[in-house]
Amino acid sequence: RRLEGDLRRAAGRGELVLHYQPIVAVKDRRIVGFEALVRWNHPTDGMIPPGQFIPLAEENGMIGPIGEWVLAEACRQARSWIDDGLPVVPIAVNLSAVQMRRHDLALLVRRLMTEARLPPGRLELELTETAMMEDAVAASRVLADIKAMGMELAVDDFGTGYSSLGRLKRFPVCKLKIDRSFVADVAENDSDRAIARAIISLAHALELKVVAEGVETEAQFQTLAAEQCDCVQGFLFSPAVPAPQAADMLRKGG
Ligand code: G
Ligand code: G
Ligand code: NA
Ligand code: MN
Repeated sequence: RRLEGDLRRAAGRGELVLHYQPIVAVKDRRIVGFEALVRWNHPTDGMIPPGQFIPLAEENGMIGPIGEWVLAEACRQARSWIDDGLPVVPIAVNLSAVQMRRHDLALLVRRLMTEARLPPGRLELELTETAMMEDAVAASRVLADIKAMGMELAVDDFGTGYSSLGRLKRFPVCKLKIDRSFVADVAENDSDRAIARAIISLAHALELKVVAEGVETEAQFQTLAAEQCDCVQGFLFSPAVPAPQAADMLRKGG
C-alpha cells in the first residue's frame, strides 16, 4: 500500500511527532506524568493516529526504527524540560511486543538515556497485558534488565488480556493501567465498577499503583476516586497535546 512505502521514510524525514497526555493524581489533580503518543504528520494525508500505522509497522518491521525514534525523542523531550527547570515528572513510552522481543532493548534504552543525560526515573515504559503474557519469558528477561536500571514499568490495557496472577506477581512492574473499556460506564454500570474495584484491590495487594485510562467525566472520576484509584488520564483533563502545550500545563499544574 502507498502508506507502507511512505512509512519507511517517515522517521528519517522528521514526519513523526510525539504528543503528550497528562496523567494526574486523584488526590489533588496535579500532573504526575505524561504518556507519549506518537502521530504521523503525513505530507498529504495530515495527522495519522498510531492505531492506523503502528500495526502496519509491527508487520513490516518498521516498528524497530519507529520505536527507537519514539524512545529517543521522549528522552530528548525529558532532557529539554529538565533544562527549562520544569517540575520533575516521568514520560511514559509505549513498547510494542515486537520491540520487547529484541534482546538488546535494555541496552538501547540505556544508551538513549545516557545520550540524553537522563536520570532513570524520568522515563517509564508501558507494555500491554497481552504483549507481556504472550511472550512472558522474553518479557520477564527484558523487563528485569530495565527494572535494574531504575526504570518503572506499567501494564497497559489491563483487564483486556488474560493475566496469570502468579506471573503478574513475578513481573517487575509497578503500575497497572485500567483499560478505558471498563472506565466508559464505570459510573453507571455495577459490573464495570466491580471490575475496576477488583483491579484496584488486586493492584494494591501487590503494592502496585493504578492508573485509569479514558476518564472523560466528573462522575467517572468520582467513582474511581471512591474506589481508591491512584491516578487518571483522559479527556476530562486533557487529550494528548504537542510538547509546548504539555510544558505549559506542567508549569501551571505540575
Ligand atoms: O492515540 P491513539 O488512541 O490512536 O493510540 C492508539 C494506540 O497506539 C494506543 O493503544 C497506544 O498505546 C498506541 N501507541 C501510541 N503511541 C505509540 C508508540 O509510540 N509505540 C507503540 N508501540 N504504540 C503506541
Ligand atoms: O495506550 P493506549 O491504547 O491506552 O492509548 C491511549 C489512547 O486513548 C490514545 O489514542 C488517546 O487518544 C486515547 N484517549 C485518551 N484519553 C481518552 C479519553 O478520555 N477517551 C477516549 N475515548 N480516548 C482517549
Ligand atoms: Na499506553
Ligand atoms: Mn491503554
